[in-house]
Amino acid sequence: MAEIFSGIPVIPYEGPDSKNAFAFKYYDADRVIMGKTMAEHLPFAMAWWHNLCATGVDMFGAGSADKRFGAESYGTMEHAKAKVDAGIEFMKKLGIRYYCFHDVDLVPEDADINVTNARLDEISDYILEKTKGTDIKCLWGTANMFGNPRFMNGAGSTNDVDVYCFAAAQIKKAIEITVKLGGRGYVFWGGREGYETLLNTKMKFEQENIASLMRMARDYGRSIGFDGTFLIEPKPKEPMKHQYDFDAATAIAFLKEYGLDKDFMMNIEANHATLAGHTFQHELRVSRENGMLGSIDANQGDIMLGWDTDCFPSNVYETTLAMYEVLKNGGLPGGFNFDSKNRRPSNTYEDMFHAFILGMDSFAYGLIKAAELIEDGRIEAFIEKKYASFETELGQKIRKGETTLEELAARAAELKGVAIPMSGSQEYLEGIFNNIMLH
Ligand code: XUL
Ligand code: CO
Repeated sequence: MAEIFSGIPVIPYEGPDSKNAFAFKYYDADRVIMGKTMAEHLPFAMAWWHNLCATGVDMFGAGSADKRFGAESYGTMEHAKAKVDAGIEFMKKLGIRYYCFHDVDLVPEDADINVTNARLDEISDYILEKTKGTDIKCLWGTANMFGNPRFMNGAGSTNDVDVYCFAAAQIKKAIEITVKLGGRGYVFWGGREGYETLLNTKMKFEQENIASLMRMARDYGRSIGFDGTFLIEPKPKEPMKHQYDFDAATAIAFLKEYGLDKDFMMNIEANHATLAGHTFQHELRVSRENGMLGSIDANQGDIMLGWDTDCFPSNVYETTLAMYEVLKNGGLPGGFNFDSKNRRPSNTYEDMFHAFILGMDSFAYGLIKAAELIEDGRIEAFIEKKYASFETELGQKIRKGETTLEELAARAAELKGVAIPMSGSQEYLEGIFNNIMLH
C-alpha cells in the first residue's frame, strides 16, 4: 500500500542535543526508569477523532487541514478505510501502540442505526486485518452520544425514552467493538449529560437514569467477556452549561451512590481539570486516593482562554506533577490518550508528527523528573515531618478514631496557650522542585 506520510521517517530517539525536527529528545522507549521501560510507563494512545477526523473546522470557518488521506471524498467507507491506513502508519512511525475511538469516528453515521452498525462490523474487521502482526491495539472505545441532534437533551439524561434506547444501542455496539479490538477500557464522557437551566430539568431523575444506563453497560460488557475498566471522564461544562460529572470528586460520589464504584474508574483529562477550577494534579490525586485513577486524557488548556482548547501538552511542570501521581499510583490500568489537537493554522502532515513528538517528549521528561523528585526525597521527607505530630500516642488515637472531644479538649486545656504548627515552607519546596526541573 502507498505510504501516506511519505518523507516522514520512523521517529528515532536522538537525545536533548538533537536538532532533528523528526526525533525524540526525551522519549527513549527502552530507557529504564524505576524498574520499567519508558514504553511500559507511558502507554500512549492516538485519539482517532482529533488526529484522523478533525480538519480544524470551527464556528468561524471551514477546515484548514486535508484529512482525506488519499480517499476521493469525506464521509465514505473508502475514507473510513483510508483513516485506518493513515492511523496505523502514523502510530508505527511514532512507536505508539494504542488508539481510542468514538463509534462515529470510525465510520460515517447513517440515518439508520442498522446501517451504521454494519459499517462498524466492516471497519473493525479491517482494523484487525491491518494491525495483525503488530502490537497495536485499542486503549478504549466510547459511543458519541452528543453529536447527533437526538441527544440535544442528553443521552442517559434525556427526557425521551426512544432517545434513551438509541443511547443504549450505541453503547451496546461500542462495547462490542471495543472488546473485538482488544480494548482495555470503555469510557463514558457525559457530553450532554447535564442541563442548561433547572427551570426545565428533573436533576435527580436524570442522574438515576444515567446510573441505570451505566449499570446495564457494565452488566452487558461483563456478559460478553469485557474484563477491562469502565471509566468516567469528568468535565464541568461545555457543551452543557452544567454537566453532572463536574470533577473527579463529584463523579466518584456518583459512582458510590449508585453502587458502580467497583467497576468504574476515572479518566482524567488535564484541560477538563482546569475548566473545573482544579489543577491536573488535583484531579489525579483525588482519583488516586480513592483507588480510582484509571487513565489519562493527555492535553493542556490555555490560561488565556476559558474553554476546552485541547492543546498538546508542553508544560513540563504539569506533566512532572502528573507523572508523580502516576508513579505513586503504581502506573495506570489504562494509558495516556492524546485528546489533543493541532492548532488550526498547523495544518500539515508534518504538524501532526510535531504535535505528538511534543506531547510524548513532555510526558517522558515529566516521567524522568517525577522519578528524580521521588528519589531525591527532600519533598517527601518534608511532608512526613509536617505531619509528624500524628505519630505521637494522641495523634495515633485521632487517626484510629479512638478518642473523644472531651479527651482532646482536656489536652488543649493543659496546653493553655495557642499551638502554632510548623511552617508550610512552600517557597523552600518550590525551590527544590525548580532545582530538580532545571538540573
Ligand atoms: C471532550 C472529550 C471527549 C472524550 C471522549 O471534551 O474529552 O473527546 O474524551 O468522548
Ligand atoms: Co477527553
